[in-house]
Amino acid sequence: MSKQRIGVLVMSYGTPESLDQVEAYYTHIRRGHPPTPEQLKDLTDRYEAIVGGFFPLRENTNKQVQALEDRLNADHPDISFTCYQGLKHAVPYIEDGVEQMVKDGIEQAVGVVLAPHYSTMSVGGYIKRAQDKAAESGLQINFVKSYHLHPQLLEALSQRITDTLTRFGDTSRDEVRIVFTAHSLPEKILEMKDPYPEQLLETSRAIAAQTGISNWQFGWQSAGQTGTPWLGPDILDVLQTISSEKQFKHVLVCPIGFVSDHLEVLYDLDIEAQKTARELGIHLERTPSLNTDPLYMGALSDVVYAQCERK
Ligand code: FEC
Repeated sequence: MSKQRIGVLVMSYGTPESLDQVEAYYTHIRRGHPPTPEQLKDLTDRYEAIVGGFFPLRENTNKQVQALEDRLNADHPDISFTCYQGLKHAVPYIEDGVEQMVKDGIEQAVGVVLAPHYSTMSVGGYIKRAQDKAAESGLQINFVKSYHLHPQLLEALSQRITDTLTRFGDTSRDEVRIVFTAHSLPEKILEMKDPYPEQLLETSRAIAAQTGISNWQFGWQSAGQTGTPWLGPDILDVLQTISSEKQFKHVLVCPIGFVSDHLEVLYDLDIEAQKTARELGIHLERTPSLNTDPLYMGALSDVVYAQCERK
């Protein structure tokens, strides 16, 4: 008897492939509105600052998608899983991934986003695009909405906190302020009772409990400049407050809202937040990104499989 076939649409943000694609990418993020020359220069400069215009998200997403496919097939030898990439702002777009599954004769599929926390504006947006395309093509697809408390995800993040704390040498744990961060979103999501802020706090509390840390807080990062308020406090303001009011000189940032090395981590934290920290005399460290950590792949494999079992 032939094995059951499942297609897995693995969705991620997407990144340009070269500096001359930055404008088209940015225009897509801005829903078809091209950036001003100043905005384009600002973004291009940030990509240039991360090792000379390198786009690590592309390779990292390729590796994560392959690692997940390998993991799913190893965990469930009775099923044949094929992973397809679907990117939000670059090719192959989410719709391309769905189309490819249909072309390959996939009849049953699961969609998952490489971001653990659900917001209508982020994961909800990915799911809507995939669902619309799947409905058009007659493909049956279930979605993983969030996995922010999966034990293997919490274990992977907790291990990173424990390991990175050693970089503070003899400084006692109580003197290191832990700041969990995630991508900010426009404040209007609060009126929509969006689960995103609470899910992020749930992940933070669970990691704090697991690692036995009490000296922590949550901060937002990477807010857009749209002229409307975004969720705060921003990490740069958090560093100011930590330094002036709390008098901490050691900070460990753990970007729980991201799973890969990319611009928002390598620029916004490693360059911009590091600069502010240096000016304030703060020793700042960051936990390494999950990338293809087997614990993270295990968590993804689990939540994808749970959506297959539902049927
Ligand atoms: O490395 C790279 O090339 C891409 C890194 C990258 C990731 C990422 C993740 C998230 N974003 C989220 C929300 C928004 C909203 C806007 C927005 C704008 C940008 C811009 C760049 C960018 N984002 Fe992003 N985001 C990344 C990069 N993001 C570049 C445009 C310039 C700028 O503001 O810096 C505002 C536009 C809009 O209204 O749509 C909102 C969220 C995530 C985390 C979840 C996910 O991965 O999807 C939420 C990685």
